[in-house]
Formats: sequence, C-alpha cells, structure tokens
Amino acid sequence: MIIDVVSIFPDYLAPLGLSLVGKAREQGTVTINVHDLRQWTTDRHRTVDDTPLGGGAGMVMKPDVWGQALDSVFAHEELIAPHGDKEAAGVVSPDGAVTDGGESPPRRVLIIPTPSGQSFSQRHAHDLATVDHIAVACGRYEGIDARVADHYRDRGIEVAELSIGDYVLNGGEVAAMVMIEAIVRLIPGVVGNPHSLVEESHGEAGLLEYPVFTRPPSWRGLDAPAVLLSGHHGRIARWRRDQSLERTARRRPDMIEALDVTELDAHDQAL
Ligand code: 6GU
Repeated sequence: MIIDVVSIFPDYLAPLGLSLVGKAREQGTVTINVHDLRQWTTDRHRTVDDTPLGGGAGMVMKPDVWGQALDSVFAHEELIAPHGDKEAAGVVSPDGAVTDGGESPPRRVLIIPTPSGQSFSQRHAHDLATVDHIAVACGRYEGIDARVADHYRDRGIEVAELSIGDYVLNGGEVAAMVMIEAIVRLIPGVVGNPHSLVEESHGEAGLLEYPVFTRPPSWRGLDAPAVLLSGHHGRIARWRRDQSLERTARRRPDMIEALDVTELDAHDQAL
C-alpha cells in the first residue's frame, strides 16, 4: 500500500515514523510519503487559502493549489505501481507469493479528514486496508474548497470525507494519523499476532472488549477475578462474554441497539 499525505505542516506527521507504523514502513509493507502542500503554490507568498465566497469567518483552502498537489500525487502512483504489473512494482510477499494477480485495476482513495465528514469506524479501517493507493488531503482553516472532492470523484477516484469524532480539531493532520494507524495495523503482517485483531473492541461481535488482568493476582488489595485463575477455558470464555455485554450496555448503549440478535445468539450457543 502507498499512502501520500499532503499538509501545510508535514512535521506534524513525524510520529508516523514511530512504533508499529514506523516498523511497517521499514519492512516495506506500507510506503508513506508526506508532502508539503506549499510546494505546489506558485505565488511569492506561497498562498494556500483565500476568503470564503459568500462571506463569513475564516479562510478556505484554494482548489487550484490542492489540484496541483493531488494531480502530482496520483500521477506518481502509476510510476510506482503500474496497472497490471504489480510483480514488477514489488508487491510480492516475503515468501515470493504475488499478492494480487494484477487483473483488477488499482483501487485509489482520496481521504479528506473533516469534522463534517462521515464517522470513521473500524469498518472503514478494514475496507481501506485493502486499498492500493490512499492520498490524504489535510485541510486547515475552514476546510478545502468543495470542488476538490467533486473533481476527483468525477475522475473515478473514491473520495471519503471522514471525521474521527464529534469535536473540532485545528486541522486534518491528527485525524489523518488516527486513520492511518487504524488502517495500517489491519494490513496482513503488520500486527505480530493476528489473533489480537480478532477479539478487540469494535470487532465483528459489535461489543466492547472485556476487562483484562495480568500478574500479580492480588495488587494493592484488589484481586483479579478468580475465574481467570481457574484454568477452566469454557467458564473463562463465558465470563468474558458477559463482561463484554455488561460493559457495552453501560458505556455504549447505542452499540447494544445496533446488535444483530441472531448473530449474538449464535455466538452464545457456541460458548
Ligand atoms: Cl477529520 N478534522 C478536523 N479538523 N476536526 C475533526 C475531525 C477532522 N474529526 C473530528 N474533528
């Protein structure tokens, strides 16, 4: 996967060199390029914004500068991963298997982080983890001229305007990092133990994760639940299931409403 991030504060994205995402980059599982939007300005002041048409507070990011930036980033992709020749482009697993036969055209998505977008969820993360090329357009001020999204959609690029929650940040950079981390950890081989992806909160069960404990069994007068020390796998699974349900009901009643009852029952029968 290739991810191109465009921002007027490229240094803001430095944490993408650390930890799990940093390791995935070193391994070559993902290529992340961070670009300074101002390199695509042409005026002496390197202007990226202008006053809103129709009036109002704040500034709007200029479509011409974003157009130059995103044209460049999406053109670049063809050079790196020529359509139909992924093997030559180096998309080969360490064991030599080619990930994709090269029959399908590369999937390209433009993510525009914005507080007025759809809510980014684990479902989006799973879907975006299968994309060949993601460009992330980080806006500041009051946002990016709306024609930018329309233009790339018209050109056949999937455009996802996504919010990370109901609060306002100063720009898209932190939201971009949140989404990139959620996506990259779902690419096969990035998280060491694939089982840790299965049971986690917001996974398939639609429930929050149960509470977890480790040694010592007693700490500052607090005992870990005895069932976890029983060695009885069936009782442990049942207890964890109950804890997940109780925790979800208390903390996220909206998630209980959304549960598929048939699926829930099927899962419970198996315990
Ligand atoms: Cl994606 N951007 C900004 N600026 N603020 C946000 C957000 C995104 N998601 C929640 N708040």
